[in-house]
Amino acid sequence: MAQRIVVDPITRIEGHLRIEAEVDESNVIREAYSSGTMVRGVEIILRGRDPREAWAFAQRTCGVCTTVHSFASIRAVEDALDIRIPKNANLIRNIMIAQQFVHDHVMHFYHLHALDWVDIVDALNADPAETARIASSISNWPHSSPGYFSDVQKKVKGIVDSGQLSIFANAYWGHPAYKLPAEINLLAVAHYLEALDAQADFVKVHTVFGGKNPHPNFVVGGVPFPIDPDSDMALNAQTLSIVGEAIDKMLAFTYQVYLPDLLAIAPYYKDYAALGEGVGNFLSWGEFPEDDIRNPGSYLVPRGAILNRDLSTIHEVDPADFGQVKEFVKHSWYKYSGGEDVGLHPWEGETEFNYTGPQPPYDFLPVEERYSWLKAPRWKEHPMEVGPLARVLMLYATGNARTKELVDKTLGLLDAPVEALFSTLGRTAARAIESAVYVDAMAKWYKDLIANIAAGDHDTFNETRWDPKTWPKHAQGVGITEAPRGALGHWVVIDDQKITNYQQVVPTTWNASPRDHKDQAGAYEMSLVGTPLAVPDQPVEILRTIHSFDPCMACAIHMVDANQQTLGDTMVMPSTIVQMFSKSNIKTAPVLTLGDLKK
Ligand code: NFE
Ligand code: MG
Repeated sequence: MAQRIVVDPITRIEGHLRIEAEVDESNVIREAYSSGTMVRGVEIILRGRDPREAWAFAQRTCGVCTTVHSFASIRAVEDALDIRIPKNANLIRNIMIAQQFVHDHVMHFYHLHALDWVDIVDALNADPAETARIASSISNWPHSSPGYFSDVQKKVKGIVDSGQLSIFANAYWGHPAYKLPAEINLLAVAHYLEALDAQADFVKVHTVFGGKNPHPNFVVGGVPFPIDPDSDMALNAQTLSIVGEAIDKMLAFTYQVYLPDLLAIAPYYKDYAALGEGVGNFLSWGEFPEDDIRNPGSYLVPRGAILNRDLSTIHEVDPADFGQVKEFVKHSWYKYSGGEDVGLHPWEGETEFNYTGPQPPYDFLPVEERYSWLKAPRWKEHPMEVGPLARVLMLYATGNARTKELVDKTLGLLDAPVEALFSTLGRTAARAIESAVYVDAMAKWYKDLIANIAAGDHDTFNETRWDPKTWPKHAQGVGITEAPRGALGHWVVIDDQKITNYQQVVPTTWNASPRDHKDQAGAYEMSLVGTPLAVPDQPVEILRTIHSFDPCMACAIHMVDANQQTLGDTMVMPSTIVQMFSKSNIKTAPVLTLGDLKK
């Protein structure tokens, strides 16, 4: 009997995501639906504001990718007002953006995604001496003695014996889909814990360049601090060396822990090299300009689109072209003045809520109608996947040497063809592979920065357009970046020195999008089709593939409901609730609403 499985909320992500999957008699997913279930209002908050302060509001879209919306925002305003930034500022921005990638990917791999593959409880069955032997055979990382892993095991035992699994609660421990030997489970748990500390080291890059993290400081026109080797109040040799040490730690962790762990775990999950493909189309805005954002040809990560898996043709993309990026709302809880079948380019985008869904608790979303707070962005009307896999494909297709080396090594280990990249495993591997490319680049930009400062260039800020009197009466700009989860763009329209429209088209909006005006599914929705579930009421397979995209719903919906009144009943569910429904026998798990939380 066909049935529909609902996973709501998907945990170990940022924000509120609901997946509904139609499963056939053989427990294979035939259709899937992705819904963003909470709405917030940054695009609306920004209207009427000074464009120079937009970054500080846009940044609050999300606390995970804590820099990316600021970069998109200041670049949009710089594009609108035709501002170029100094060389030092470009290098510092590149280092900060790359830091965000590596930090975010390490956190995702160990703290958000690993537990889909690693059975924490089974680590108790491991022989620490054998774990030590495996660890030393794959890496020079120093924490690799039997005593070290034995201590980690004791720590895990303490947690399990306490009966309170805390951060390790609510997973399907013991599920037959977990395939790792106990020794590798123990290795991964040890690195889960080490990765917590590593983040504290990595983040120093942002605390030096941005004053703090999350949410560092920014400025339109450059970076918000002077360089002066003789001053304690400026970026100087001492503060720069903190950045250098952090980059060294990121290099070591990426090459000695993250990549070896990926390669140690992946061979046990080869079936996921043939599962979880999305739409087969990939989009990258590109990132890391050599000198000037206006010159996409100089980017480390190329700008472009790949259609139908065809790596031989990189299509040119232009975020300023009204015919390319459009957002559709036929299946989304928004209203467009021109009707539900039109798509709007972000410069003419509209943000008007139109909730037509059921009041919870309910069984299923009306997926034939509107069912998500996410719009459906499309490139030339194609659904696109964005993110690590899109970027790695772009780097691979254009011959980036480090990418080719690591992709070929991974495929060789799995004895898999290049098509295996279009998969859950490919997406997860891409995140580690691109991290290696970016830490290498960070080390180079750091050297370039020091050399440039040493040569006497201390310039960090272009003030020519700071005075609004120098601005045109009307201006519009687009700021692009690559965020950890994929292509990110902010489009700003400025009239009489104030923002009159602001639209964010965000990585997770692309990937988690609902169906569009042509009923084409988004990447999450497509990626689940064809996946068999071993135990349908413990759908770890759904989590694996959805987590491989690293969802961030706060970014995707990018709004906060200021009054929480009309939306008070739309689904805030603080614990994992997996509801399994058969159409004839509907069980409904208890659902907490915002109203309950306020009591
Ligand atoms: Ni909230 Fe975000 C990233 C952005 S994802 S994490 O990466 O932009 O949609
Ligand atoms: Mg938007």
